[in-house]
Amino acid sequence: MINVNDNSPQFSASSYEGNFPESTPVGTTLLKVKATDADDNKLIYSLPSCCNSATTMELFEVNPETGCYLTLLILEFDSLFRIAIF
Ligand SMILES: [Ca+2]
Repeated sequence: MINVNDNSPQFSASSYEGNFPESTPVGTTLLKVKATDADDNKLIYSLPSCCNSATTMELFEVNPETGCYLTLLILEFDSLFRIAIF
């Protein structure tokens, strides 16, 4: 038996920031996060558990395969958000 998962995924940055005008259309890709895994495991991206509030879940969606964060609602004010990687 070979251990094929010796390494945790590493993100390309410790945090990502975005700043978007209020007219940002629904479905816009706000930013893309990127992680790599030395074992070449399949990576699944999700919102961090600290961000799984109803509000956050309404506003953003992350594509589990690509790591792209998308808007689900039109942002109602100029928005700055920051995603920290834990
Ligand atoms: Ca791994």
